[in-house]
Amino acid sequence: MILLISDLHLHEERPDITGAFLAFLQQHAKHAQALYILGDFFEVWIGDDAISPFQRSIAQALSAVAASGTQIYLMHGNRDFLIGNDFCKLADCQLLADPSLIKLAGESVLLTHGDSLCTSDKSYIRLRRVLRNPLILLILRNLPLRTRQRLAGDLRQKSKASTRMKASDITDVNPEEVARVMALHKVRTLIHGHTHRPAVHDLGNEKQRIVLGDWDTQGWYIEASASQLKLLALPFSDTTADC
Ligand code: LP5
Repeated sequence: MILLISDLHLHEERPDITGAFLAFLQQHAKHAQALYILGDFFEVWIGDDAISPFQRSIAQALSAVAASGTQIYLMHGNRDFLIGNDFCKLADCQLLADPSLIKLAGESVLLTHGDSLCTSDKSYIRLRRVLRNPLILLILRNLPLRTRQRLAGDLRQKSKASTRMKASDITDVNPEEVARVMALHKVRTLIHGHTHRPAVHDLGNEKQRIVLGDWDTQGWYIEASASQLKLLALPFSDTTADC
């Protein structure tokens, strides 16, 4: 069995989500062949050199699950694209390129965080192009910690203000981009997060788009067996503190 999750936005101010995630690791992930985390695992990540005791404890929890035999793969999201090799070493996980093709339930499936599919959100796509430019990334990683903290805070404020003004269809994936990317990679199934709109969309012609939900009042995960993919909700009441 393979599990996929996305958009936990882990943060020390949300111990309910952290508790549910730690319980999910014990009750589900520990028994899986692999766990795929499709981005925005942390609320914000400003660099591996700024790792907090809270973030370190999450890395240790992942590493303990990896030690029990589960392969852990981590994809960047728009909040934590500065996660690097130091965190991955601590957590014993592997960074996964966005997008990535993997075999699930007997077929090739395309995994992506999902933000790059939101091509109607022009100002975000412009911002993304800047922030993911390799030269800008190099500069960002080398800025003093204080500067990165301030920039990240400013960016969050601007993003919150800007997102409030955007129509719902602007912040969702663009159907033409979805069709383009699926055709390019020759897949019938696309899995992503980012939009916080969990659903299984039947796209016709035996194609589907599965959207993982964010973890807030409940969690979401996909369970992939040898023959099927299931999108499942995880009520936080189910995640008892046995971890
Ligand atoms: O995150 P979410 O879901 O609320 O909103 C996203 C888009 N916003 C973002 C920005 C993130 O929230 C903040 C990322 C913090 C990263 C920290 C690491 C970086 C450290 C160093 C900092 C430089 O991704 C939002 C989308 C929404 O998803 C739905 O898809 O709409 O996009 C925006 O709101 C962007 C605005 O449209 C444009 C804002 C322009 C800000 C210009 C500031 C330029 C600063 C450049 C610094 C190099």
